[in-house]
Amino acid sequence: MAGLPADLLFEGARLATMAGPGLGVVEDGVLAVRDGRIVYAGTRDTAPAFEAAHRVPCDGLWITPGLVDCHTHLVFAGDRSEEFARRLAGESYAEIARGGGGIASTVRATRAADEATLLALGLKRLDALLAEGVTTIEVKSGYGLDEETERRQLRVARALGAHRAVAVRTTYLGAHAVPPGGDRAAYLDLVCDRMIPALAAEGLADAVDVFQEGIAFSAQECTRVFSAARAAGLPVKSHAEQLSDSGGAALAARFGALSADHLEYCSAEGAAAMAQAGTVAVLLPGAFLMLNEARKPPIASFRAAGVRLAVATDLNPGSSPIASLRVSATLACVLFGMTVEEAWRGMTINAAHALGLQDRVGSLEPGKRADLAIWSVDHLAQVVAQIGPSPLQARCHGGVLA
Ligand code: DI6
Ligand code: FE
Repeated sequence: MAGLPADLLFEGARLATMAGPGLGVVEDGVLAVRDGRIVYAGTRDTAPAFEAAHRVPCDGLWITPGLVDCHTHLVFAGDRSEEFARRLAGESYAEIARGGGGIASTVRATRAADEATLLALGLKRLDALLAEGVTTIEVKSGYGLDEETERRQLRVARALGAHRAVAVRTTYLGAHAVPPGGDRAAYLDLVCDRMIPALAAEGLADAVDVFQEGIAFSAQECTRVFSAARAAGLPVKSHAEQLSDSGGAALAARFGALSADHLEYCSAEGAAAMAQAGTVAVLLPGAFLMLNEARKPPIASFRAAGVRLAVATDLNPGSSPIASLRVSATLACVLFGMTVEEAWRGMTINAAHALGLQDRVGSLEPGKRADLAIWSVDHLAQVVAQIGPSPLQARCHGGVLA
């Protein structure tokens, strides 16, 4: 009897499906792909017979869901390494920002860069992520802070997905900073009344983000941005409680945010509100490391409240110039006390939740896109326990193996 048709059949692999709680480990697993989707992922014993166009003997290699980097700012121009040196000499991140450096510095460089330049810069950073098994990324705008440059950043972000085998979600972060020399109230009008409805209509943004912080936007201002996003039918996210507790997590939760990110200063009430709303806690240990912060996100409160934990790079030129999701996971374990299992779920299924993509990616389950990372390791802990050469053997996006 002929078997079920498959385009690709991985045999003799060890799977970490991330389906259900834990890693969902399957020893001696089989994974079948047809038309870009997973049609079977499970034990060999229980697998139906497949008639496969290509069989891939895995000989004990590990297959995990392709990694999801759910928080990046990777489309930008310019370099801020000199700020790194200034911080080492004693200036704080907030002082540098108030003095016209920080985000404003990247805004100047990004405005001056044309689309081709931004694309080339973005591809270089993206390639570093792909080399470690990433198959989905989120990219935020927020380094233009004017209509033209914000759109250019979002168009370039979309274009990344046409140039590489990766899925891209775009997020409009107009409320990142008040543009240099700009008027605060007029800028918020532009963001809320013009940009958000227009970007939603143009399909250029999949979500809206804010930077709620003393050096950025207040709770009241973020409320207005969130209201405009919801009115335009876009889900929201928040850079919340990174440098102080301004109630950003609870506010984001009130708007049903997909995620609240950073959260070093998040209160127990904030964690409870996130749990209730299903808002994912996205931890960004790269920013914590590079800013040499002391206050850690309240992981124990998140666990106790049942908040999903994700990990992302926050890849940006200032606070987190780190183009490695794997190193970010390592840091989340060492600096924040996440377990290896939490780090893995945080780079896969929970990161998918943070983008609202949990029905499409993030786990090895029938019906999901065949986004896979194939690892030459003995144990999955090796992927996060070592900083250095990537143990990735191959990557598969939408059923295309590379
Ligand atoms: N993400 C951000 O958008 C800000 N901090 C963070 O973690 C600012 C990034 C920057 O310094 O450019
Ligand atoms: Fe960020």
